[in-house]
Amino acid sequence: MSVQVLDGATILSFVEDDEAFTGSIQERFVLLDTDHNGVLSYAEMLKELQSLRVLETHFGIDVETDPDELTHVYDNLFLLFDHDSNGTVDMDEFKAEMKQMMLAMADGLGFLPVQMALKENSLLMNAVQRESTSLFK
Ligand SMILES: [Ca+2]
Ligand SMILES: [Ca+2]
Repeated sequence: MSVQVLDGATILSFVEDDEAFTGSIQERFVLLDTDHNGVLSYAEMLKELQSLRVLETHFGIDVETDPDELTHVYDNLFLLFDHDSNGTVDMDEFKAEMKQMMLAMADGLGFLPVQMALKENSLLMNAVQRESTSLFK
């Protein structure tokens, strides 16, 4: 974890840089696909879904502590990713939905820079790092 400053533009330029964004998504996907069968099961997605929930708390959404309620939230998040409802999330579904979430987040942030505690190798961290390297080009 480290604290970074980012705003909507940081995320937006990252998502629009298709090479950088696709690369990060693929890296993330391979990491989550622990049985290496090329798709993400609910169990494999759970870790990612939990980290998305952590992000939501930054935007003032109430966190339910009731485990049943949380399971329901994760179920719904998984369904969002699983566009064709076949019970697994493939690379295209994963990328499309992560893109939507990043764009929604960029929208929510707007132009006001905020401080966020980011995990190493998270998508947001990649966005920040991409921006700071491109400053020196
Ligand atoms: Ca898998
Ligand atoms: Ca699917």
